Amino acid sequence: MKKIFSKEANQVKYPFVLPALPYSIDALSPHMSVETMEYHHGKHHNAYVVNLNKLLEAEENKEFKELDLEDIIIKSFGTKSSGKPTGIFNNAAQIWNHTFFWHSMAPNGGGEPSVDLMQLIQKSFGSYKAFTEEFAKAAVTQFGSGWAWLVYDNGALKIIQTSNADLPITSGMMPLINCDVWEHGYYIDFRNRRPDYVEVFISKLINWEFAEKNLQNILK
Ligand code: MN3
Repeated sequence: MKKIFSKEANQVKYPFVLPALPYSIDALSPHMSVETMEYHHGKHHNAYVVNLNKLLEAEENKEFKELDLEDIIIKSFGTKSSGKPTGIFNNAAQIWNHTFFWHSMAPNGGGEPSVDLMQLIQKSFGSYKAFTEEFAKAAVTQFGSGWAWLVYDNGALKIIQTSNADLPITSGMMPLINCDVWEHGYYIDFRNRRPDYVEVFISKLINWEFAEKNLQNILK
């Protein structure tokens, strides 16, 4: 499987460390407050790092200890469906998801993608507006905790939802952008108003340069 994200994510091998945000902690304010970033990055994301390291210290999990993050995710995904403990998958995937999420946003984000990506969006969804509506719908209707994704799959872009820690790379789809719709991601700034959070994500935060870079890597 092609790895598109290992380097930026500082996701080399055990012991994992919390990757720094790709901008200052107040850079997304007022759309995403410093308090949200302190909790979401400093506590939630960090907890996944601490938990994964703890799990990898156990003798019974030594088969995972030498792997990089994406290989841990792929290997542990197999044990997930067999009903074995899912802690390694959940924590490893959530580290990956969150690092990808920080890069999926930028100060002065939003706006429209460049010509090439715009053409692919128009080809895949009909129009940019249709893309924003479909993405918002996926993010808002994901029941409970999870993620909305813009992915590249078989020559076209698609929008998908995943539950909890699940992510598209285990199905061979390549993500361009994700949006965290776990309640911890928006409750401080938006309370229960997930649709408002998603609207701000799309119009003010989405990092099209990151999406374009991911697409270039995928098509290489
Ligand atoms: Mn989160």
